[in-house]
Amino acid sequence: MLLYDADNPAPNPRRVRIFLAEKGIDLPRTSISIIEREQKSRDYLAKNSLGQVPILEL
Ligand SMILES: N[C@@H](CCC(=O)N[C@@H](CS)C(=O)NCC(=O)O)C(=O)O
Repeated sequence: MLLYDADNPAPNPRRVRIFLAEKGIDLPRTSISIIEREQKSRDYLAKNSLGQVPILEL
């Protein structure tokens, strides 16, 4: 599993980080830069056509 995360202040990835911390779950993560629009790159859109974070790749 790989969590595609984004730094603060993005609230939706933060909500997932809070949930994982509360459950004591440690996942491998990679950070997507919303400011640099990495969520709209071709590679990322192939994973999530909505072009948003977070996503969990299984
Ligand atoms: N329904 C999605 C919404 C995800 C979402 O809106 N993510 C925002 C960051 S908090 C995002 O990717 N914004 C960048 C964009 O839409 O280009 C969820 O709850 O995970």
